Amino acid sequence: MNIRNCVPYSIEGKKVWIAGHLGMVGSAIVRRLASEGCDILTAPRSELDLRRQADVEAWLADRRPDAIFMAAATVGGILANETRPADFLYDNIVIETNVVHGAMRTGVEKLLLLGSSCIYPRLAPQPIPEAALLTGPLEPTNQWYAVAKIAGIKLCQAYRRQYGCDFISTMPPNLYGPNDNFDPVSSHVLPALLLKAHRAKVEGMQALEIWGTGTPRREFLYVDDLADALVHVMKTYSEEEPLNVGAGYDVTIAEVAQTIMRVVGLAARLRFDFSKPDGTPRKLLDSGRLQKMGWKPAISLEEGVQKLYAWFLETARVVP
Ligand code: GFB
Repeated sequence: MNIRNCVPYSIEGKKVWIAGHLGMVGSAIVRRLASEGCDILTAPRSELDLRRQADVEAWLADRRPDAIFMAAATVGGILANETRPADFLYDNIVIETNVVHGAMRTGVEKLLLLGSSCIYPRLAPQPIPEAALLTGPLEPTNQWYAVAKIAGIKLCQAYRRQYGCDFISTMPPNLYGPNDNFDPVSSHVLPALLLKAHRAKVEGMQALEIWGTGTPRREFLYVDDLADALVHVMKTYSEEEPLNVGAGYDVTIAEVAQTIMRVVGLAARLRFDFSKPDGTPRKLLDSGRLQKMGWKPAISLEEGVQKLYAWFLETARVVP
């Protein structure tokens, strides 16, 4: 079946729904779309629970978006993934299913779904090409989230094939930025270490605790870079294959801790908590296809951490 809308796809003057607009990714997309001349639609959770299919379909039928950025998800760091497997699997499968199916039913022109680099096999070749999907076993700590996100990719592909919907999916690496979750237990590594480093500085502590061995490598992308890439992809990409959207380089967890300490102004040693999991040893995306489409990131890790710390000091209520 022919895809209704091919590239280039214009969002100017269109009704664009950002599902998950209060989260770190969704709020960055809202910021980025401010200059695009589109009509931004949002639905707070109090108005619309995306896990309720009838409610999602009624909302879509009423608001009739032309395009959707599907950034709504139940997310968390390595420990949250391990301790809440049912939430990560159920919430994400149901949310994706409801939004994708509802978008097809109401004739949405284009939908961009957010996945994650954890969909790839634990021991995938590095950097990881999109073709590595489903070629090996997943990392056990985040298999539940990964399976749900793989289902999201497959939903987009299936609705493309059967109904001709222009639904695409993108795979970002570890993200960080404003409006992230800073809870030291359930958050991802970067906000967790930023909060811990800030507290250690305020309390004059001599050590910063990091989980695991500090040797795993991670690729970090500042969320405003991601939002810029997603708008570019929405306009210029229309293929069945998922698209990697990465920064192009990775660092060890010990290195990101050192960067955070430098930005925060904390002089301390690293103390390793070996009882906590390392997770996958490495997940660096091969973003060569995106680069060929003319996009590259603008914010380095050091700059991004500086921007985030400035935001944290100004905004976060968790500061002791
Ligand atoms: O960001 P993170 O929680 O998740 O942890 P993943 C990355 C690495 O940082 C792991 C180490 O090796 C952690 O052991 N780490 C060190 C810490 N100190 C800390 C700390 O204080 N807090 C946390 N959270 N980690 C996630 C997946 O995997 O990646 C998600 O679980 C998602 O599903 C996301 O895919 C992108 O990078 O291991």
